Amino acid sequence: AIVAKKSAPRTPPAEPAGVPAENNGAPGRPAPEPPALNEPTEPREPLPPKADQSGPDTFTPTGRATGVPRESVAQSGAYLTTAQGARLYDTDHSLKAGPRGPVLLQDHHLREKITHFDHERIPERVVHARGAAAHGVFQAYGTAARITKAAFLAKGAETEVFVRFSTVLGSRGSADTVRDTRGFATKFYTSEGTFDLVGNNIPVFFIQDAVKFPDIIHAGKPHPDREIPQAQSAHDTFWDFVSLHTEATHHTLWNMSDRGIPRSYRMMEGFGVHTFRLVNAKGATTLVKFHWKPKLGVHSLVWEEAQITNGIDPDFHRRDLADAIESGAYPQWELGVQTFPDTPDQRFEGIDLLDPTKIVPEELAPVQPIGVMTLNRNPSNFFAETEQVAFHPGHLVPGIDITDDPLLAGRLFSYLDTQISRLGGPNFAQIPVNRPHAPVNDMLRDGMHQTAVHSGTAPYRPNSLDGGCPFLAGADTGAYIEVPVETPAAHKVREAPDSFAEHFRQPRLFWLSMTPVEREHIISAYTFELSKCYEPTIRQRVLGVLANIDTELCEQVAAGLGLPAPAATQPLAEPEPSPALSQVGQTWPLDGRVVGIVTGPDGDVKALRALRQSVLDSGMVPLVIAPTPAPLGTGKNAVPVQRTFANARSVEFDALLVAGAPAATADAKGPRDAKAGAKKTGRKAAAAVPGTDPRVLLLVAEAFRHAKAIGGWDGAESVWQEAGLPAGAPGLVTAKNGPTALSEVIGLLGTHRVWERFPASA
Ligand code: HDD
Repeated sequence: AIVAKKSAPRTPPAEPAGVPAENNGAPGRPAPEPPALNEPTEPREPLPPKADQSGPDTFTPTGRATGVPRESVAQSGAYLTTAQGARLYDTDHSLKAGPRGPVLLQDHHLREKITHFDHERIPERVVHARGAAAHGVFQAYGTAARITKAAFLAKGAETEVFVRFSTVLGSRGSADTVRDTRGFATKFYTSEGTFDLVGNNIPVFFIQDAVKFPDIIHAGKPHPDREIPQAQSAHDTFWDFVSLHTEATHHTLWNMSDRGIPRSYRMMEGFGVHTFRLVNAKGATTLVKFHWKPKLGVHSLVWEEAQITNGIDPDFHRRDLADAIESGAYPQWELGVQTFPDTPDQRFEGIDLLDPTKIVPEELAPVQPIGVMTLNRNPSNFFAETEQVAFHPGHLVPGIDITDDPLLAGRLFSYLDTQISRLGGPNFAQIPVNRPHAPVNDMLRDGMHQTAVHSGTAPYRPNSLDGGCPFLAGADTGAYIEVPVETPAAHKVREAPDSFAEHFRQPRLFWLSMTPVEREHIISAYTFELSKCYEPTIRQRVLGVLANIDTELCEQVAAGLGLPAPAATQPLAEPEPSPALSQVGQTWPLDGRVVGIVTGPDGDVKALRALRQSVLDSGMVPLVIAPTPAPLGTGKNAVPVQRTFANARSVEFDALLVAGAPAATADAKGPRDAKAGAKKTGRKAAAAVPGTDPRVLLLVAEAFRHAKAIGGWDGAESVWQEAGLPAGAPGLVTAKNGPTALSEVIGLLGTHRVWERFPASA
């Protein structure tokens, strides 16, 4: 006989218990204590409809509320059901002919559960597969109203946005801190329709014509035979292509600079890359390039730090963005435009504005701020929002139009096309994150995943059956303005303009604009990447390209590779450097910077609590690092521990504060812990060994090597000495107490790193 397993019925409590969701621990407010854990499900009656089912609040490792609205935790309703709403009494056992017998085909629940699981994945993006996103708001200053009629750029206009940052080459599960370009795509849900600004953190591109996009991407992606290496350019096919194809030189140089390894998504510039055409209410046009300027400044990792982070915390950028938003340190960017007269030749100071491998230096055309964007809400479901969001450079609004940049032209085709296979059909605009906030009244009908129930009988124009609706907007209010720009009479050709053939002047401009330490990083990056290529001819060919950028660059990389440096094949240009391209030399706010506080198990808890609070009050994120994750102190005054000596590495922190010299133990646990453990197990406690815990020494030595500010007190000198740090080295603060150390470290953090520690700055 077929007998299904019976489980004891559960009695649902009348009301969900819930954890109060008040304090999100924003800087300046007292940090919340980690809450007691709730049961993950809280049954209640009557069963609410799916969208209203709610669950407990959720918390992060730092004890902060994730901000996920309770009502969006759909699986925590009273009873588990099938997709059709039928209640289930067992989801752990297939229906079988007897406990040891065959599974029966009639088990609908088994088939539904497994079938749905089998189809949980959608194709990852062919490029930019790995990303992180956030919601926010854009506030316009009104300064662009003179040159565009776009309503969202009018003074005081506020527009909701969704931004997705990404790497380009890696798969969905690849690490964040690889050397790569970063995507910076913004969806403005404007009152006149959605405008997507689909940009990167590098203002130029590898190719001048979209027809070559499959070539550069095939070269950059892992080798097709073994599918390695993942998410990086340090391999033969990439360097093969970019050395044969010198229009990629400029973008490649930016990738090899510190821009290729950003410290945070919050600390990156964004660029629209192409030149766009703005149209004002009178129909007058202006050419512009869009820039996002981060309020926190542009900062990068150092290469060794980036590599270690890939292993220690492959989600580093994703976590950083989410944690900062959650803690109330909302990242902000100013949107700005460089403006150029819309002349028939579409050049500015001799620079071809249709060539996406060229910038216009800010010194020639200043970036004029037109609004500010604040990211203030994390997505509540990664798949629904970050994965399913569909950007498209062709999503334009009245007042913003395109130019004839041949790279942009191909993009206008590619983005719509790719969503059809990625999101399974032409109705992806109906997915919640993609829905415009402007009313939609299209005549697009049916198709895969159609969720709208359209009324009316006449989805065509002209019609009389639906009263002639819908009507067309006037030419002055519609999008996709065909500005009557003159198109030169020409023959059909597969050719590029002559100006596109010049590939070295702007890479040289970039190189000459770098400070010595930034140049040193570029030299090391080329040397590292080329040393990973197996084909000697490729290395040699890249050196030939570098010789046409700069002699010193070429010679230094050649020396690092043990190869002779070739001579330039053409005279080197002498462009005016652009100081705006350098990341070094300014002071920036500290919001959301991560300060690690290292303490032993017996530290002064009261002082630690006060120090932690001071870090929060400065708008930064304090993470306490102790021998074990057990809170320090007791009761409501206990200080939570977020990292342990075993799981913390310096790469997670922008600065370290070292309270004393935590002692080492034979089993590398804290001394107190070792004794407590011994009591329970009856084993002999591990004896303390002399000196500071070696894991603390590693933390400190690494932070020092990566030019981070370090402050210590109460015996810090011995830590410095044991870690092999030279006394009196720049940015190594020995203070009388925590507050003094913190204030000195704050002073050092404003410039991001202690640059003097790098040899090139000495
Ligand atoms: Fe692209 C995604 C940025 C050239 C084809 N691109 C994609 C994303 C960004 C960019 C940020 C990720 C969007 C997201 O987060 O979903 N792409 C750029 C920039 C370019 C550029 C700044 C040059 C200025 N792209 C480019 C070309 C083509 C594509 C020339 C094809 C001819 N890009 C795509 C794509 C993707 C994409 C295949 C993959 C996923 C998607 O579009 O939605 O269509």
